Amino acid sequence: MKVLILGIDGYLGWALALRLISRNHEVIGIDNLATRKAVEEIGSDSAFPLPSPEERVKEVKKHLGGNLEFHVGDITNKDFLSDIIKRNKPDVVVHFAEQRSAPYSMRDLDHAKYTLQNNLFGTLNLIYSVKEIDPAIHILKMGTMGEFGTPNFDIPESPFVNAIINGKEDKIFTPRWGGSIYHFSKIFDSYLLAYYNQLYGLTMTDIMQGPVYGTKIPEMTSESLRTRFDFDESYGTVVNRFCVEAILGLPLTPYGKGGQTRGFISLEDSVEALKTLIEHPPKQGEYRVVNQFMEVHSVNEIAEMVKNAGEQLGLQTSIQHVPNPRVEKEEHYYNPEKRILEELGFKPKRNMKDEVKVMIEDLLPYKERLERYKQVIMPKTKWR
Ligand code: NAD
Ligand code: USQ
Repeated sequence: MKVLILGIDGYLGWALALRLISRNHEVIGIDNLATRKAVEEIGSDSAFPLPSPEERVKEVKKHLGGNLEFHVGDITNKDFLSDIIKRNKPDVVVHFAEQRSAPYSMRDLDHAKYTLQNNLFGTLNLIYSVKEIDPAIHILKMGTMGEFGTPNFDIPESPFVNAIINGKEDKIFTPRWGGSIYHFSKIFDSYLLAYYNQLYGLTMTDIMQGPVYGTKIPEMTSESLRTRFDFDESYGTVVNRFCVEAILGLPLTPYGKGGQTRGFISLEDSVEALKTLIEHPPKQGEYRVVNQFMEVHSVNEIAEMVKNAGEQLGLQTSIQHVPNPRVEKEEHYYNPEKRILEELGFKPKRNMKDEVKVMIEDLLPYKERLERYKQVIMPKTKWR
């Protein structure tokens, strides 16, 4: 298949590109390098050094033998995006190209505006480009499990639910509530997708994915093929951060009570699940919602897992709760449905308990590099 990846320079985009190339799919990528710049603005960097886009393309050819097209540009420029879609006529466009950090979106008004503008205009440009060029192209859009928040009901894996409101039954969009402006941008994205699906019959998969953890996938056979790995207070996600904290001899940092519970997925399982969804598109004209996570854990459980893994590797690891910079429930019910990936034959290969040990081992040789960025670990961005 021919796959266009928006956000190819990112943590997931790069890993997916390598997986698809190794499966002989044709891959074209777009990225404006916004995450590189934002992480630099925070004073941090990827744990693994990142080659330039040109070097990345060369390294793919050298190690995996595949031809990769990497276009540096911004998908909020509609003409630029349309032109690449028109020239390449992909079967599927995978859309990762968004500002993806919740804390970054909560820094101040400018960062909130940028997040909304970047994420919503990018999605809208993609919808219109596909509608104008070829409405049969499958849009595989990365949303987030956090679109649903932490409700007291079991989160269904479907776009609509039946609800009784004031005694009358109707079909409503599955209720959503964000925990940051970033999460709200994803909610608004989902409304755009569902609305334009109804208007134009476009074919879409809207993936509700939980936080991803992991340092690499088997295709990353050389340092030059590694994907970015963030650990700072904004772009680092909780499992990845805890592994780096363990290496730096810093206490692991559950925010508040640490009872915050999410559905997690490893990098390997995430790219494999994405590959499955690409190879098994929905019916033409369908808007499909897929919940993509494998294990449900609280932050406290993760801290214990990382602490144990660190100790097995001879690291002195402690846990120290820090005041929660976010506004979120610290103890709550959490039970999302997950059915569709399993029905498509997907089986997870990793589990968090074993994977965090692999991650620490993998990051240990980079300890000196990580030491340089110690000051970006403690949370600074406050929601209030
Ligand atoms: P990332 O920041 O590493 O990758 C996103 C890429 O998109 C970056 O390389 C960035 O430069 C690019 N980008 C952003 N705006 C762009 C624009 N306007 N034009 C072109 N390129 C642009 O993030 P990631 O972790 O790879 O996440 C990918 C997607 O998956 C995001 O949409 C994110 O919201 C979602 N997601 C991530 C996680 C996770 O834990 N990492 C979990 C659930 C969902
Ligand atoms: N947390 C801690 N300590 C830390 C870091 C985080 O306790 O050092 C807590 C947070 O307070 C939160 C939970 O861990 O309750 C998850 O935080 P996170 O930073 O790992 O994840 P989040 O901000 O939700 O965002 C990440 C990605 C985002 C993706 C989302 C999936 O950055 O792109 O959409 O995970 S989900 O959470 O399901 O919405």
